[in-house]
Amino acid sequence: MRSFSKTSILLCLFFLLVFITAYALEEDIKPKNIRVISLTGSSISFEWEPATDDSVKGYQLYKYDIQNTESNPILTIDGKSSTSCSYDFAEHLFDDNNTLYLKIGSINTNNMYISGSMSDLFTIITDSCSAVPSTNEVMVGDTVQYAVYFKNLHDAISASFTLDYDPLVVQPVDTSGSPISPGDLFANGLTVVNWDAENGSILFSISQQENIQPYNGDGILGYIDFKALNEGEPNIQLSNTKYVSAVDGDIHQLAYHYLIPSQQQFSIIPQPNTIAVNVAAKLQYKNALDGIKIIVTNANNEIVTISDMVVENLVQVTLLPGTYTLKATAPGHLDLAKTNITIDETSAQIDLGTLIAGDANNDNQIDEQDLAILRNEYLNKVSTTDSDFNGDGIVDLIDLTILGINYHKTGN
Ligand SMILES: [Ca+2]
Ligand SMILES: [Ca+2]
Repeated sequence: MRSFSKTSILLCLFFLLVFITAYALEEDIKPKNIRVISLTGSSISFEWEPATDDSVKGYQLYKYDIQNTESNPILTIDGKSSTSCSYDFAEHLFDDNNTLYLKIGSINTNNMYISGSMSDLFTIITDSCSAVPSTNEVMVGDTVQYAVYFKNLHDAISASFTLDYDPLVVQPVDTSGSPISPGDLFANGLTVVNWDAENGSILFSISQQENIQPYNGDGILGYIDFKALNEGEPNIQLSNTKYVSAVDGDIHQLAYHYLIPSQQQFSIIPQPNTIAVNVAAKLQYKNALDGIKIIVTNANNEIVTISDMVVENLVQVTLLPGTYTLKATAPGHLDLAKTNITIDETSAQIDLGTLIAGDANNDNQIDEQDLAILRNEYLNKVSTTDSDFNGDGIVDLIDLTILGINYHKTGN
């Protein structure tokens, strides 16, 4: 078998060297590992490792026209050793699809583009991502929910964002160990949450898992519930919003899309002053106040306060302005309620009226069951019995008369 000659081996090595050198040279005129390090509603910042070739005297940021495949410089960065730049967006740069394509290349001493030094595309999309609160004004102590929307996604398989806030004004509600609960977008995804509670910053990242289906359209990436701690502006800032797409649906080719974020704010106002209201009610045949309770419920049917009447058929309740139901209840009597009572600064006294006697078993209706109790206790001198409707210490004909007068009445 004939071996290779020394000459042919040297020739091979020579060409390999030329190839490596040419490749290395071409790489050296490019800024390397360019990445987006910050994206806000108004600017984007890049960082990279510098080119090494002596012909490089700086870099340029280019707007790429995808229709005409032209690159036009929009920012010049002086100095080969420069490793970052920041660019403030101008509205008119975005195309009809709200998209701006950027590239970064190297320039020579004449500020001319050095052929072959252009980076890959950076795709920036506006009007496609926002943080929206459930309400634009709350009182101290209340909770507001923010939904983070990502819109017009193309073949998306993962996404992330940063949400900053003023930790002195609001505090995320920690739901099962995380300040963020996933929305419908990648609902069962793998999540990474970096929460800096002290400085008020949450980085949320989520990716689909297993049988990945590239997603197209709109969705909510996550919800954050904020508790309003103090009066003021929470200063919510959405940033670093991006998603990874599978290029043409192929999950072996991944590309970033950067979304220009926007957010709506809400204001926190102080709790209004409470209002003291006198509530009056009386019993039909008793002068005593024994056992009247005033129950106040709010518009959500939640009990706000229960007060015992202790002074002169009056009780004072302290309420925030709003709409309430006030109910008086007492043993041996039907309930008496007034609904849709508006409490405001002009509310001083509310008279609920007279509670009807005769409900010995307190089921809010006067019927044969009450008559049965009265029969059983007739002529008993027991002051605690509920069938002593006039409270004179004996169950007798007067109480039977009262039962008769109110028979078949029901409370409310
Ligand atoms: Ca009854
Ligand atoms: Ca009696």
